[in-house]
Amino acid sequence: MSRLGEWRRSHYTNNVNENSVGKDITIMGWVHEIRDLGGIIFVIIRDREGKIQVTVPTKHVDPQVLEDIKKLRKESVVAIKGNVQEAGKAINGVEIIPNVVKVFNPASQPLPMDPTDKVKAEIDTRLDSRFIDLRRENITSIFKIKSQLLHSTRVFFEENGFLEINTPKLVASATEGGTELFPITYFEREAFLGQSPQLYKQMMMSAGFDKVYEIAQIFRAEEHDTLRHLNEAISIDMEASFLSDTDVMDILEKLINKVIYDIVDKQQNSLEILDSNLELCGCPFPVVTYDEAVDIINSKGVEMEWGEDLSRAAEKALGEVYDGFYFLTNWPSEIKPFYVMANEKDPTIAHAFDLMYKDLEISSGAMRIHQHDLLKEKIAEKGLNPDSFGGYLKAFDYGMPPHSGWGVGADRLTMVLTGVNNIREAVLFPRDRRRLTP
Ligand code: AMO
Repeated sequence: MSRLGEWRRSHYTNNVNENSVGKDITIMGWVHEIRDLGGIIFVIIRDREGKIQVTVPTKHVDPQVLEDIKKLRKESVVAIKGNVQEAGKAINGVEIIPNVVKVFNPASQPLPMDPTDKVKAEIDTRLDSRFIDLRRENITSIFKIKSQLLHSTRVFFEENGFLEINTPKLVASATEGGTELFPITYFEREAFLGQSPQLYKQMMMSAGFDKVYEIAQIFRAEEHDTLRHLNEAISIDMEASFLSDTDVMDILEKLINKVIYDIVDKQQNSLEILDSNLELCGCPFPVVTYDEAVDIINSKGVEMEWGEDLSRAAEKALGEVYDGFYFLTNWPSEIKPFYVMANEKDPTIAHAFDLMYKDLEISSGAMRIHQHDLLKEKIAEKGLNPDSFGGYLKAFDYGMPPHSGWGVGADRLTMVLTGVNNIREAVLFPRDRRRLTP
């Protein structure tokens, strides 16, 4: 027996349709709208899956029901038991004539923001009352798509023989460059929030796990305030032994295509609500070398020297030419992290790639150095202290296979899949330079 007594939901609102006509059902949700026309009162109830009309002919219902209905306030949480009737003009062509109304939790008035979308609010106001903002169907849709992305990713990795791992987020050293770390106090020592599972996923190759993946938070002390950076993001990371950079690029391309296929297949309703025209192409992603990219960028009037990282203007110039996903390969070794393997013939070029979508970087990956002494040398060359990488370096001295991997920004990929242009829209409770609450 539930602690809610006889109250048990029989249907989500979207499951009430012509097949339910004549049935007694129980729905639970939020009071979305109340329209009192005197002889008849319409109450729209909303749940995660949609809305339904409750119709109260004031002269023909139980006086207790009428009294309860009259006391309802917008956004209160209620349960309604009633009989389903046909109603041509209502949502799904049906309405509920209530027999019993229960208020679980009345909402105070006025509301901090309008959840019906009639009054438009700025993103900061919305994020301040995010729990209400998230009640809106277009906002919920973003997270249904993100949930599908994460689910499909797990299914993909499981089907392809990967083991899911969990690595520490309280760490002793930087991996992606020293300036973007959040220092924390770890008892009497200095520690940091993890920027990437990079070192740990590589150590799992030495552990013989062969193919691993992790979906977890990464922390970046990025100073800049942009539409595509957050200080806490979700990274989908993978690492695999005995594979090269081109092999893991294939895996990444297959994953992205599966995710899009599943979203188009299973989240059509959310895509429609978001007015997104996400389509499965299923085609190979173009591969553009860094050299070619530099030429394209310069030809677009954006100055860029060989060896520089892409500026925002450079990304935009490339995004004008490539209208979807594409790989950027053959990066200069100089601007890639210490763990990236250089080309044997020309060490100025790295076996590293990015996956881009138009002007947005979605993923970085590479073949890694698996030789202990070379790795130690590269750590020192980047101005880092090899001694603080002791535990990591040790794993390279006792049997480390060649290996490759990548990390995908899940929030950025969600932007692409949903068509939102601010990364904050793709995160429940975003953390940026100015925001630490709610
Ligand atoms: P990188 O630093 O490029 O690579 O990060 C991988 C991907 O994570 C996303 N990302 C971010 N998203 C939002 N806000 C941020 N501040 C942010 N920083 C990164 C991006 C990016 O492409 N260890 C390597 C991966 C690897 O080689 O396996 C790494 O972390 O989408």
